[in-house]
Amino acid sequence: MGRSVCIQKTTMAPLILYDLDASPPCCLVRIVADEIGVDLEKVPVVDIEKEMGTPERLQINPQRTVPALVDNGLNIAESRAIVTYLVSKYARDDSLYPRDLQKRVLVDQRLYFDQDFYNGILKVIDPSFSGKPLSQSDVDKVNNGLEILNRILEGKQWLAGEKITVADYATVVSLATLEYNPKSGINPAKHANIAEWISRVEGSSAKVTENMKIFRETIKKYI
Ligand SMILES: N[C@@H](CCC(=O)N[C@@H](CS)C(=O)NCC(=O)O)C(=O)O
Repeated sequence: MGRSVCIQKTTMAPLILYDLDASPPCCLVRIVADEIGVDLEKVPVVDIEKEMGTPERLQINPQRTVPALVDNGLNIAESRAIVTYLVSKYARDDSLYPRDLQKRVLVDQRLYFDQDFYNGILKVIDPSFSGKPLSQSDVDKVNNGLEILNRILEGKQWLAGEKITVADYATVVSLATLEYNPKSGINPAKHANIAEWISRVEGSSAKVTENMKIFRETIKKYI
């Protein structure tokens, strides 16, 4: 006698992203999700303080920042943590964030560098929003970061290892963030290695190109 088999269709809960179009860390999450073919249900946020400050959303992200991702009850803040999670869980292969520890740590190293670098970039673009004067020492720190980045890229195609990784996307988005303050005078493209690498990363796929184009257009609308 044959056993009857019950085939149940499992429906996956949608991945929800609290998203702001003008936000660099949100842009990083959009790039990686598109690249690995993960559909995100985007909840657009306009007023971060108000919309992410409700008791319900503070439960999701006590930091009250965007991006914030909800995956089937798992709440994740911090764009770099979100993208490494998405690749580890959903990507077809691990090339954007390798499982091999010796390869992975090189990507992590660049991601931590980028977070620091990005914080410095935020100080340089702040005058565009606050109206405060630009600090020369903040400009110097970003220029120093660019020199480091240029050195890292000497003779290399990508920031970590032999393939493009999430660290390349993160750092390219950080550099595009400088465009929020055209008056800073900082020009990453004056460093040859950086200029070539930006074109390489942004041209690496049609989706990355499109995401960066939309992000730049959004920045222009804000300034
Ligand atoms: N390190 C965080 C930074 C997140 C962040 O500061 N996002 C900004 C928008 S770009 C934000 O939510 N700011 C609101 C606030 O700090 O009050 C990440 O990478 O996700």
